[in-house]
Amino acid sequence: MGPKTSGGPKKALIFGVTGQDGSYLAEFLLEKGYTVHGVKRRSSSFNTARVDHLYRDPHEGPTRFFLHHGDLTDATNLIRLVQEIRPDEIYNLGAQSHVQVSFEVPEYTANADAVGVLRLLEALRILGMADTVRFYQASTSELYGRAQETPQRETTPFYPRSPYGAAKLYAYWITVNYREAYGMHASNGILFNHESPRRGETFVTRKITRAVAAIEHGLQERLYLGNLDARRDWGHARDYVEGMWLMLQQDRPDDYVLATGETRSVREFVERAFAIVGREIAWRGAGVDEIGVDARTGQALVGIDPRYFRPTEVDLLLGDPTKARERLGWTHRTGFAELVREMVEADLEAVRQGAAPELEPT
Ligand code: NDP
Ligand code: GDR
Repeated sequence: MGPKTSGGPKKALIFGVTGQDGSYLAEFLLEKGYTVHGVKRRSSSFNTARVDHLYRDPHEGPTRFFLHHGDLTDATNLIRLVQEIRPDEIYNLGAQSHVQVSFEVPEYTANADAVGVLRLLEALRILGMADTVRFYQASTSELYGRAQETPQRETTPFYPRSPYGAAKLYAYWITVNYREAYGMHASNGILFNHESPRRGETFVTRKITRAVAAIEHGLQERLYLGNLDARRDWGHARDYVEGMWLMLQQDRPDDYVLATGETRSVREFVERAFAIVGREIAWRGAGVDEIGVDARTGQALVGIDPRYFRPTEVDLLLGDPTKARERLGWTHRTGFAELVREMVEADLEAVRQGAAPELEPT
């Protein structure tokens, strides 16, 4: 699917290429024969660890992977990048993506996650590229928030529960609007949670799997969490990036839910992750005094820290991926047990290799 009929391989431009999904998507598109341009932010320390394996110094030979400095909060930068690269497909995965952090930096979250999408769409219009570029917007199951029906599908009404969710709501609708107003090939992927060994360390799944590895190696005593009873539909990021690409290969743009169709609690994730290292968790107490102990030794391994509770929580997410299955032929491949195993094993290996076990307090 890579090569175009006229003039060389397809060109993709990825915002958020240094993140979890961006790195899997870049790998996927390079494999398909694309030339991939990724946007990274200026940072005082290295922030390209997830894509370093894809990068080749142009002085050393030909490459199809290029990195550019940029930021969704800088309109002039976006216009120049799109003008210079002239991509066939744009994947907007850039965002302040942490729900709890969005309560602390709500204005920045709105600037990057909501207005950033508008800036990008306007750049395409200003450059006269609205009808030539295909555009993917990273929408989210957080739009459903206090879910109005279960399972959630494309037609389920939205009810966001965080500054992040509210910013993504604007992003969703401005994408729909530019599709309808200017005939753009712009699609929203409404993706339910997807994880991997590359997941950011402060999202709950990775926080758990890193802690299991650190505890197992005697580097940490206890894991502190917030709401253990929140339920999520957890898939693998590697499977989900293929769905993003499939959306842009359709003749007509549209919006699609990508999900596994199964929901699990944070508590179940904890139990499954400790089971990989042969520990069974028994729960004692209730509320903020609840603890998870090793059923064999009695050692307290999991505690509650109220700091991790959110001002407004999303209690239950369960996606219905029927439309994606029927129209895109997409389905998830990695099940819950396999996902947890892959993440725990990767973190055990990282600790063996000497990775620092410290956990951010988020
Ligand atoms: P990550 O947090 O791992 O990656 C986010 C990326 O966006 C990083 O590359 C980050 O750069 C970049 N970024 C942040 N702010 C800006 C900005 N102002 N300008 C340009 N780039 C910016 O997220 P994921 O890979 O997990 O998610 C990708 C996208 O999908 C996000 O938009 C997220 O909101 C959305 N999403 C994620 C889901 C999930 O379960 N993973 C589910 C549904 C939607 P840096 O590395 O410098 O921080
Ligand atoms: P989420 O992911 O908010 O669903 O957003 P996260 O892993 O942060 O939280 C999932 C659930 O776990 C509960 N929880 C904790 N969460 C964190 N981070 N840390 C804790 O200690 C903890 N304890 C319990 C949370 O309350 C929540 O209910 C992710 C992001 O990738 C978004 O960008 C994306 O849009 C959505 O998934 C779909």
